[in-house]
Amino acid sequence: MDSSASTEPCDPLADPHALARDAARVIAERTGIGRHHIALVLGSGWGQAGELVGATLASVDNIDVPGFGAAAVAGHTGVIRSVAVGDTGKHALVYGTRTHFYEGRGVDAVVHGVRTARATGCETIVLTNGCGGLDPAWRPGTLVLIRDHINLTGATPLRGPTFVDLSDLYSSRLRALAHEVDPSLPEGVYVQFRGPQYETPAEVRMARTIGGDLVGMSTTLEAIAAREAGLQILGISLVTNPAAGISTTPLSHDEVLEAGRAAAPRASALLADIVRRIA
Ligand code: 8IG
Repeated sequence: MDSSASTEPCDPLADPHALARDAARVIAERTGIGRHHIALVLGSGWGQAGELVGATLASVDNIDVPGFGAAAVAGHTGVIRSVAVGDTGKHALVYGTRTHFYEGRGVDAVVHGVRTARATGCETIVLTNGCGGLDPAWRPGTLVLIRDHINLTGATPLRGPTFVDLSDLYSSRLRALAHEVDPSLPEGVYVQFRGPQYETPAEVRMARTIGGDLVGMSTTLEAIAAREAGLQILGISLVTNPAAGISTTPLSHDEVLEAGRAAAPRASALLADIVRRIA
């Protein structure tokens, strides 16, 4: 076997936690910020939402940090920023993009940002995404707090007999805090499909039948890894489109980007306010 095979994502001998510690060391060196307190993962439609959190102190290109790939999705930026959270003295680690399971780089690549966040000192992570909505009343641009999830990827970031408890995975304390900022925020159960194709209408009906409110292609594997790492988790979805079969129009990525642009001011303000309260 060729020795370069040891860096393949599915090599059981590779240690993803060691790679995350490496990445955290490089982030500290390149940003000059020795410790971060809260991590933000900006999903589809959330690109500008980090701006109001505070001043960007430093940024690093993903490709310069061990284990991070370049951005694979249009509208995402492959940059990691270190942001001052208002005047709290705390630092946010802001990921402008994420690795999706459908990219085929393996689950460890998907959750690498989460593990790296923990290794930089973060105690809380805010996972955001753009997704399809199952409730027809949730127009494009609706923000929804994730109350719980259903992981339909068939994958897990955990290895071996690691029996992690997922009760209250999306912290009820942090959801209550978000509700202090905006009491009108609805909550929902996020269903992760593998993607990259959107669902069929029948799959959307199934998601509804099993208790889902939102359908998407991210977040659940990251939340599991975050819980394993001991992070507090807040999940916020931006409904960018009605899920397939909920409305009569076909889904398009342009629609997703447009809904994101339209909802950006509200999403940004909400995120900034929440992050300051957490910090
Ligand atoms: I943005 O309708 C976005 N991401 N699976 N289904 C799935 N992922 C999505 C959708 C959607 N919209």
